[in-house]
Amino acid sequence: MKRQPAAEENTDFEPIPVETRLGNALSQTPLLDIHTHLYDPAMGKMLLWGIDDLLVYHYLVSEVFRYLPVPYEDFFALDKEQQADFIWNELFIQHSPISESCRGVITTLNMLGLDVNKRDLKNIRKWFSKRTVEEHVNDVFELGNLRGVVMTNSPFDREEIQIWKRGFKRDSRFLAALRVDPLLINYKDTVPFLREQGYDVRPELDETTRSELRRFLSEWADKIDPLYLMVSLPPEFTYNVETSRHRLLTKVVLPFCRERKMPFAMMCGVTRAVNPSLQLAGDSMGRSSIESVENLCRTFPENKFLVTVLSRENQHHLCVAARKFRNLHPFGCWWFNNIPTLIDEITNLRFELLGLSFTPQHSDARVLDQLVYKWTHFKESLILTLGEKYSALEASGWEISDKDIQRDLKGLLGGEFETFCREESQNK
Ligand code: FIX
Ligand code: ZN
Repeated sequence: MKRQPAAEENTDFEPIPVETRLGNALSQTPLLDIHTHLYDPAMGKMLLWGIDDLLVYHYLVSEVFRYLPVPYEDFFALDKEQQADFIWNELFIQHSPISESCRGVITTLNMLGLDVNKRDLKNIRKWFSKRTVEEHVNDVFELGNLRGVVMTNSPFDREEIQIWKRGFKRDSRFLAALRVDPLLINYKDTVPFLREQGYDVRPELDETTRSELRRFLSEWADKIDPLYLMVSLPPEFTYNVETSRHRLLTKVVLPFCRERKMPFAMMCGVTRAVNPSLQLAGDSMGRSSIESVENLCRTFPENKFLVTVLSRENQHHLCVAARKFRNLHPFGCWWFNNIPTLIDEITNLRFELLGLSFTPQHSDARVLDQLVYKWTHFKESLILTLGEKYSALEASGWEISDKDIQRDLKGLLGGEFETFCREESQNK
């Protein structure tokens, strides 16, 4: 029998647009959030959640001072609920909440099932007051379709140290990452703290000090079982200078990561406290040296580097660097990049230069509920960016099956990261 032309075969049914298929596949792909500031619920009040924590998020604190003519110290002298009242009134009632962080609160409340149109903060508080942390964690994980989140665990935080030392039954959805900023940013001032914790270290990096610092990292890694070691770095960080940071990096941190086969995560480009009066909201950013990232990747081929950058201007170079070094895994649209305009741009850059070999997003959530909006908004963007790439391929004659979509999403939403963590660096 004569074969009918394909177009006629399909007269009864319209092909499902690739964006729709992508949306369906997304809702069936549980994701791993590779960097947050959330904590295992067993760590008690370290895990922030609920409406007041949502409202006093430092992203919103910076925004409220655009309108609020009160001195910073007067605002910070208020208790959490009073600060939240101010923010609600100024950013949600007196103005339309169109910024990304404001819209995030609305998306979150709406998806949790609250009627945001009532604009009734009292009622919202009442709703949250009836919830338990356990049910809230479960609901948020379900709404965000999350299978796990990576915490940021600091062995320099006294409250956190106590909790780990006491011990607790871990929730397997909350994975650890070992954060060592004080060690690499401010080593000399950290020496007394480390000595107090029982490590025989000195400001000079003599042999005993180096081995004691390795012992410090080892003991913490044994205790918390981190996926990676991490630091945030100022824009002026460069690899090629003879500083104590350089020696710490090359003689302590990188050998430790190699020994444990653990990636070293560098979050590049943060300038802390440009406006100290704003407290946690007072950090800014600058352009980093991707040349230094390249130098590190080349000089330490047996180390694996997870890198995110805060400056938009660094994003293109970071993609090019990742094309040169397979021991470099770019991740996330960090902080000021976590806005739809830049997520679209950065994700497109990465697709076009790296295919699918990176992790496009992490949430950086500080409040449990933020997982809902940060991932929902990111997925809106992913449907557009990846959908466009698939459509372009189909226009070139390459059909994308649902299986292809599922495989690609699995990689983007945690799978590529896990493979990178597992693999021996093959850059040797
Ligand atoms: O250094 C970091 O991990 C940053 O993400 C935070 O310090 C920052 O305050 C933040 O919350 C960004 O989203
Ligand atoms: Zn962070």
